[in-house]
Amino acid sequence: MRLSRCLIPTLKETPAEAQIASHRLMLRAGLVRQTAAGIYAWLPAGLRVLNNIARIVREEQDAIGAQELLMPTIQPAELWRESGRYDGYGKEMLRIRDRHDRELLYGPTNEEMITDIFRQSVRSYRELPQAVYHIQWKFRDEVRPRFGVMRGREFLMKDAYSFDLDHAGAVRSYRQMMLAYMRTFQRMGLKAIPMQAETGPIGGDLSHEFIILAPTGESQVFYDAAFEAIDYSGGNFDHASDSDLARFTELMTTHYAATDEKHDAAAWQRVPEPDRREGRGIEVGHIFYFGTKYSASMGFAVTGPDGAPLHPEMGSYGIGVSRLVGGIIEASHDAQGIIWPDSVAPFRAVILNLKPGDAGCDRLCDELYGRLGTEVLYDDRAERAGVKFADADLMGHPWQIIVGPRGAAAGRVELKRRASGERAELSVDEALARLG
Ligand code: 5CA
Repeated sequence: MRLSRCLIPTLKETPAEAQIASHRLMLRAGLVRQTAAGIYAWLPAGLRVLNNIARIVREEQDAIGAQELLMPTIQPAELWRESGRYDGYGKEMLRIRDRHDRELLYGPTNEEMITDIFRQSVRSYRELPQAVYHIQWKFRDEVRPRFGVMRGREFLMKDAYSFDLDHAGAVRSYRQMMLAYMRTFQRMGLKAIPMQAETGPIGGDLSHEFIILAPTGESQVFYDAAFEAIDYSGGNFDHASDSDLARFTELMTTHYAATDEKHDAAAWQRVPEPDRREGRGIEVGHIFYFGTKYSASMGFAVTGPDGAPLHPEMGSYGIGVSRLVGGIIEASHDAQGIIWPDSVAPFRAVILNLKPGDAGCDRLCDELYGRLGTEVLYDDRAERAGVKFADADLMGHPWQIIVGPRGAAAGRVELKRRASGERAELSVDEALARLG
């Protein structure tokens, strides 16, 4: 895309309302604009990042056999009365009445709705196990929405739900999901650590939070650096193999990891000192096993192998898709701006035309833009070179292809890697080969 025709409103000044780096940078790089407290419009570059994150989440959910569906944002209050959560949820739930005075709500999560869908359609043990997920907007009327998209009121979540016939099956689904989560976060360049958690209003007796380190995180966390060295890819762990899942679970549970609520000072002392990682943490995902809590309260049963009714064992699994945009920036930025990992960057590269109107620069930039296609951004604005350099660093494109009049005359460009700052002067073909 040509930057002169893009809605990417970068800001030179730091917006006063933003308290943390990711919020500041998301506003300054023109990714989002707030429309009401805790509610954001995603501008073109921000949406590209959000979609890239959603794509990785989707690929890893599909890879473990979860099926994508899409449930609505608006739900009938009736369903939540059945599970007993309607009154308990309190002021965080946005309650709505339609013109017929029917009670509705903007969904904060979907356990009730998916249980209702399954109870209408699934009758026999032969149809299970199954897992489904969707990527959909949620609303929670947080008292104090803050830190931009990190704690919004409207936010994008991936929520998945598993249905199994027995405890052993449900635990297997839980472990597969945990593996899918580690892969998902690893592909985004994040070191997310699973930590045992309280189950809160979702209920159940087994739960993990996935936490990344960031100075503005909400809880203090402690973990063994051994987690960071593990290769979670399909080459190391096959999600369909029980022995691989057992080996994976062993690794996830033997290394030390805890939030301050569950911190055990004596166990922490046993972690070798150089491997101790400690800091503030942001929760980017949360998974729950809660057995028959919803299937029993909402009367969902299948006919079991012996003909008797059986309440399926369930789990639910959330990832904060919009929160991840902020989380990745917290983990990957410097004083100049964002440093996007290649896998989620809004544009693979930016072409910086340092002298628009110079025939050589224009010709070379047009050639590059033609060969690279719309996955790159072409800064064709009539701006000073300094402004273009600053904006490119702020926006955080993984590669910058810098075209100035002297180089252009010789058919050469400068290629800069944002993360390392490394620069090389290359021919057009060499530069394109580096970009891969
Ligand atoms: N039903 C379960 C699992 S699907 C559930 O709702 N879990 S949750 O409450 O932990 O939310 C899942 C993830 O959504 C969290 O880990 C977090 O990353 C994200 N999230 C939760 N609240 C917010 C919020 N206010 N703003 C942005 N992201 C949020």
